Amino acid sequence: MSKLKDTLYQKILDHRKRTTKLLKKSGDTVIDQVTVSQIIGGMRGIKSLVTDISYLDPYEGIRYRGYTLQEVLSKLPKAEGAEMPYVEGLYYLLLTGEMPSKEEVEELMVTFRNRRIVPRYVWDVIDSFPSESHPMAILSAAVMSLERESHFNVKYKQGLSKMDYWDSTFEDATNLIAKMPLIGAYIYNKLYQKGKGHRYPDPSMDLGANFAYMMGKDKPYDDVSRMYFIIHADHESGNVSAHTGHLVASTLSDVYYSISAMINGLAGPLHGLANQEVLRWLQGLRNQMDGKLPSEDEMKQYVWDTLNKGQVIPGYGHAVLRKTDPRYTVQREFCLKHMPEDELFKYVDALYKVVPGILREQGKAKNPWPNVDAQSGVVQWHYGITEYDFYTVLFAIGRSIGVLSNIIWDRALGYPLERPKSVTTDMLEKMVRST
Ligand code: FAM
Repeated sequence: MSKLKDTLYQKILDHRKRTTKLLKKSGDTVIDQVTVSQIIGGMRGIKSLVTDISYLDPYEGIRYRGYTLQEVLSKLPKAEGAEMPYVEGLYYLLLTGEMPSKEEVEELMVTFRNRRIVPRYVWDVIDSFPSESHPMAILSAAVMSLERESHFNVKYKQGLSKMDYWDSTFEDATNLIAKMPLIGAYIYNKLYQKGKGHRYPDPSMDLGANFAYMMGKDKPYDDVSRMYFIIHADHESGNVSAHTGHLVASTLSDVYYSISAMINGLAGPLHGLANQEVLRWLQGLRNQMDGKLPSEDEMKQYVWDTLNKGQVIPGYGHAVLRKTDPRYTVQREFCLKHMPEDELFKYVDALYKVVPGILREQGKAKNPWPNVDAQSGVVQWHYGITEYDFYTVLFAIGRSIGVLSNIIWDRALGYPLERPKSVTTDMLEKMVRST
């Protein structure tokens, strides 16, 4: 087995003892209570899932295996001269909880290199879509079409022990992560480069650098890709994309079914599609201003006009966070260093000064601060990817790393089919009458 798989297997054996002990000794301990507003209001904040891959603190933001984003970006190994670390190293960290050495990352790069060839029929599925199709619909179908390649399915039919589910799930997950950047770049070139410009990956490059190469983008877009995939990888397991992937996989659907479902959940405007909605909204403001940078009052008026139309301000708010998203801050720091004079970055900066105050004044949003999407599209636009419908595909490539890491661990710890209980309105009314 590879060093990663050996290390992962040891971690699984140790962790299984903890989960078994919790179930055996404390299975009846009450962890949380559920209110009527939580049942009707989208299960906000109900402690009902376990993951060790990442944790989201409302005031601190995301931690990957206990590390903040700043710590991850500074501690993971980097390519010579690179500002952002290898994405491969993040996969190692999320799976094992350990920071990999450069050698361990290089071994993983070879692993991905050997698994990234995409079968011809996947290109045929992508090419069969009409050019007006949304890239997220194409990505979901492309991942789904790979389902026939699942090792887990073959082994399961042969009679696989539950204790070994994780092994073939790891193989499927690693195969899919290796293929996602190629599939994403192919979709981009098909939809927006008229099929020209598709480049096969360069065997000497890491995942992030190869994505930039296949997209036809020069430095520092290799670092933009590494940063983007790393900060979007996971946001604990209760957000729609991560939870959907986890839920579908809990039926022992293989990773291709699960990640296709994850992509479908991510494609919602209130979730991953917000990064394109931010650009659409900013372009609306830019057109209204004829390209002139709006004054603070004009900016405020545009925000209020959106709210008064009953629409949300894309890129702001969050179901868990109650402060500025650290993923926004990482991108903002990149922009301050690499594109401080960018016109759209100035719009985003100006919005940061006015939107939180207006959302607080309106009094509805629990979190008036920007999230990851407020900044992400502007970076892509700056480097020439102006087709903002494509932005959530980039989000999905990153998010697949975290969701697949979770699914491997779900199978390793024997998490069962997920099945929360529902009640009727009549029952709720009876319950509240009796309190
Ligand atoms: N603009 C306007 N209204 C907002 C708002 C925003 N940015 N964020 C929340 N609200 C409203 C929300 O619509 C709700 O109004 P109603 O009572 O009329 O339904 C009210 O404030 C309470 O909502 P909340 O409890 O503060 O937020 P939720 O947990 O219900 O929703 C979000 C969280 C992210 C869906 C919400 O903040 C939103 O719609 N934001 C804009 C879309 C966006 O940026 N999504 C991307 C989120 C990002 F983290 C991701 O998943 N990629």
